[in-house]
Amino acid sequence: MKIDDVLVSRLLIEEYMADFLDCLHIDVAIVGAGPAGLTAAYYLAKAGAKVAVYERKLAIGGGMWGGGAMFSRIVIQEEAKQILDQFKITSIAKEDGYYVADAIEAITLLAAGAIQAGAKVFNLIHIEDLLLRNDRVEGLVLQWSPVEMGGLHVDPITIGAREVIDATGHDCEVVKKLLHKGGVKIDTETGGMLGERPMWAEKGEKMTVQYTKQIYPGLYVAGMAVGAVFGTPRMGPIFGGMLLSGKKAAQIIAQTLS
Ligand code: 48F
Repeated sequence: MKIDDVLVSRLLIEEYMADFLDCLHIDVAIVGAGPAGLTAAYYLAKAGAKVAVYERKLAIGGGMWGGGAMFSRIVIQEEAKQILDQFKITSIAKEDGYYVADAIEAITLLAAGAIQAGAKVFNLIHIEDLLLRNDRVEGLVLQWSPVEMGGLHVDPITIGAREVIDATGHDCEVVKKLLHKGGVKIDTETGGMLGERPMWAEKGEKMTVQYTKQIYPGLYVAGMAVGAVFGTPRMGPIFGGMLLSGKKAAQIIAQTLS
């Protein structure tokens, strides 16, 4: 077969643009392609929602690649084992209900699962703002990451979403933007972010799942963003809470959409 370089360009631009245009109005926009965001995307897509994930880095995966202290293995507790199985992630049973999985296998299968279920994952897109109308989050403001990194003076563009999930991890960027620019109160004790607490894995894992919810009309938190908003303890390289949190966010939203 002869290779036409220019045809290669046209083919990929056409397909990317078709997906990008198709995602101008979506059911659920997820910010952050870490374990929580990808898990949420999978379950939402399976439930029939039109869902897109925006990731500012070149690579998906957030904080999962490096496992704990660069040992690329993750620990998962009994409660989340069923999610590993759902994605066909190999896990080794250890004592007392702990499982160990390869971090790289885990994140790649989470991403593959989400995409094959129908979610679109857009990398190299930085979410720099949100669309706030009539006391409700109604979409996101997108910028190409290299524009943001280069500090270039280029206006961003906007997409509409019925529901938005902040799955940006410790940074909790979407919620911060809402508070900083929207001047609104969110559904916490103080109406603001309480800030992540020190390490206590058992409590942190349970509370991450417990507090995964809508915090403002149209905006939900999942994964480590929950800790930053609700002041729950951090937990290090045990990842079951991230998966369970993503799944819970998806279940709540799927009910809202139906
Ligand atoms: O940090 P991240 O993996 O969040 P998570 O899914 O999982 C947390 C764990 O990895 C770990 C932990 C578990 O014990 O503590 O930290 O809650 O993934 C968040 C993703 O969001 C992207 C970021 O690059 C990362 O891949 N992100 C952050 N801010 C933005 C963003 C933004 N403004 N726009 C787009 N992507």
